[in-house]
Amino acid sequence: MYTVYSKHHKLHATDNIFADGQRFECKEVPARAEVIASAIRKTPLGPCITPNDYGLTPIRAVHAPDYLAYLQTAYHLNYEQTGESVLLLLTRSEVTPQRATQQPAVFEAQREYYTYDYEDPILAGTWEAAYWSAQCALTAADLVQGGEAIAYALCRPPGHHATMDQYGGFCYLNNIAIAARYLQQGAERIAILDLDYHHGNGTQAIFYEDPAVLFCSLHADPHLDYPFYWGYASERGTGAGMYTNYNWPLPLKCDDAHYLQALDEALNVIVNFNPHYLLISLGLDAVMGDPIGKFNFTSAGLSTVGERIATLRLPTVVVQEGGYNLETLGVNIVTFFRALEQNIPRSPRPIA
Ligand code: Q9C
Ligand code: ZN
Repeated sequence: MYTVYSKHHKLHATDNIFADGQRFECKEVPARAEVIASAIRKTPLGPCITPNDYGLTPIRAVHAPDYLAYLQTAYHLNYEQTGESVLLLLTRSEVTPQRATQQPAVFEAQREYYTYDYEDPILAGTWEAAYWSAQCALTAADLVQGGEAIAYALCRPPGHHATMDQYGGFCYLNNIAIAARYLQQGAERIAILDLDYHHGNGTQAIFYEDPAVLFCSLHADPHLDYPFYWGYASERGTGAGMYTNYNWPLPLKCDDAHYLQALDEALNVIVNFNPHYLLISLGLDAVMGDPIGKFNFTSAGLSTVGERIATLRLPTVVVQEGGYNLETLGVNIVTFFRALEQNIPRSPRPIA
């Protein structure tokens, strides 16, 4: 397997943020990608490569032009107006719970228009980091399209909470959605399995009307944890995409048996969909001991997840999402890929 990593992620320098003269602690830090990359490099899991540059076209296939323009300019506009070296909304009252129908011309109002969340910093290097994170996902997709069985995009910042035109949950560009749209050019059906502790609301929204992309997500019950407003089992898709969206909300302290039961149901749905490619949003915050996630799902359980996904024998793109325990990220990522990489022959299916 190939791992795709770009050092550009460090430009999203979230480990030393001062806003309003106070230190702002963010758990989505550069060290996350560094400990994962170092664990991969120490293990014979195949080469670690840098991404190709596919430009903005495949990103524009997912995100609205005005949103992309905003992400590229927001830091500078904010700096001009406030002199602050971070754009950060810090209270819920600053964000609109319902998407506003009007697009305001004034920058101060746009700050709230383009996010549904708070606590997500936009720094001087956020756009560049997000851009290269998306290029990592595209490169991994390209490798699998070219016949690789497995490719891993070590994306940072993560992507699955970003919608067509709003950021949130540490996510700015939806890396897995960008990879899926790219692969759709040569494949009729694509399945996305989201294993992050949090519901992948951005990915769900992007493909909600698309019958060709199946979205399955296992996550903490949104009644009890972020992102709160999305991820319920009743969300099944809409229009032509009706019944191609599946959510498995799980209880806090969810154990291996419960998690694996939900996984088996999701894998069954995926097999019936008969996709050409499988894309996985891998969030290690689902594993016990995470400072944000609250499951009792173990590393042994994660290994079983890898084994069971391997039995599908599908060409697979794995995209890094969350996971915040710097002590265990490395060993858990290696555990997952060792299980996924078992000697199961795979080949891309003919385009049907
Ligand atoms: N003060 C991903 O895992 N809320 N995003 C955290 C901690 C936001 C997680 C609350 C969680 C977003 C990709
Ligand atoms: Zn998460």
